[in-house]
Amino acid sequence: MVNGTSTPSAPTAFLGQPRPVVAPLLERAADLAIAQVLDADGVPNGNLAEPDLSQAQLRTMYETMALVRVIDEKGWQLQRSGRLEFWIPSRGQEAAHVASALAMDAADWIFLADREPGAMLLRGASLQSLFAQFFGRADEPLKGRRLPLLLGDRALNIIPCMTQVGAYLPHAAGAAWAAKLKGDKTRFIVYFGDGATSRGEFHSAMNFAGIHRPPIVFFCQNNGWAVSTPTDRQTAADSFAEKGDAYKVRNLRVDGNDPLAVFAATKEALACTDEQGATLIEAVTYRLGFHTSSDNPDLYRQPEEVAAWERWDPLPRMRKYLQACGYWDERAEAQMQQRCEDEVREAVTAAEAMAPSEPAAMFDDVFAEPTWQLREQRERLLAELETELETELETGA
Ligand SMILES: Cc1ncc(C[n+]2csc(CCOP(=O)(O)OP(=O)(O)O)c2C)c(N)n1
Repeated sequence: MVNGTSTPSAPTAFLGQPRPVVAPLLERAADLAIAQVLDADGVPNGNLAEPDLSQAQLRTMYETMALVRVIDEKGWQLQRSGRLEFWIPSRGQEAAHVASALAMDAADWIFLADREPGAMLLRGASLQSLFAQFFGRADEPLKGRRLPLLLGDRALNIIPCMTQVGAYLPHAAGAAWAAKLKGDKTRFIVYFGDGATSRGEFHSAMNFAGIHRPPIVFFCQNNGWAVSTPTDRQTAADSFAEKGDAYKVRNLRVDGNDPLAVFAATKEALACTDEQGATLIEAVTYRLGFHTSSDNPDLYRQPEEVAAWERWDPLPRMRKYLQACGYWDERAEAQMQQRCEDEVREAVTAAEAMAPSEPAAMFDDVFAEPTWQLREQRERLLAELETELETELETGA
């Protein structure tokens, strides 16, 4: 097993009837109106024009995607060796979130889901601060109070997600509407998965967006599965994008493993926020890894399906494109890999050495002024912890 991906092996205890293997939709991108710049080998295929990006921007795009992969591999190892309590893999989804976040301005607001560490990096979060969040350290922007990968930092205009699938979509639409009412030029993006489109909050947010036209990009990462629920059990519609039609929300499908197509689609969606308000983007991608470290996809999907998607892995695709442009070579690749691994190792060491979160911090920031109930609960918790500590000291337990 590599970083939460299954290696083809003898079938394990499959739960129920194995589902038929679905070929990657990206193989039929033109027929399915999935906007695409690059073919599987990173060669422009004429479907969508290459966006106007400098060599430096293209390299940033690729290097951020590569760093996200190294972070993911390290996080997985840390979880499997008992040093991290939980992990949510992002393997395979690097292009979707890195390229779309790169299309935003620093002043724009981002509502994250839980597979987008690259968005934090692009906004300037240090690796140490990311690992401090993963380890739940006291001295990180959110005081170590939630699951690893539910990232955020108000100072970077990044809002962490709620673990209830899709629950934050109306908040994102409302925040964008508030910005519009105030006359701000800020735009918004909200990430979510295909599973969230079955929640009422998705439909409330879409309906609201169709009427009030807030400046927001609804960015659905359709990664094929919502834990063990495949696309054909999630919707009878031909696509997730077309759900926007019912609400008169502009919508499109893009190859989510093609960073150039994702960048172009997001830029365009942002450019029309003034006139058209929201756009729903369905980024067609694939979760190559486990749903989380508590999952075992061998119980519900077949290794052949994963292997077919490996061919559309966004990293080699982008690397081949950069090489063909003359912007990258094997030496640059080896140096970058080494740099990423060194930086991640140092960040892990530094973050692990930081103080753990304070249990009473869970009561902070709930209200501007804590209610009497919260104050009382906080005091009770502190008293209980004190008693526990005294007992431990007395009994030497
Ligand atoms: C309201 C709610 N129901 C169920 C869950 C359990 N759960 C956590 S993630 C998940 C699937 C989410 O799938 P999707 O939205 O496609 O995003 P992905 O995890 O694939 O990125 C579920 C069902 C939850 N967190 N919230």
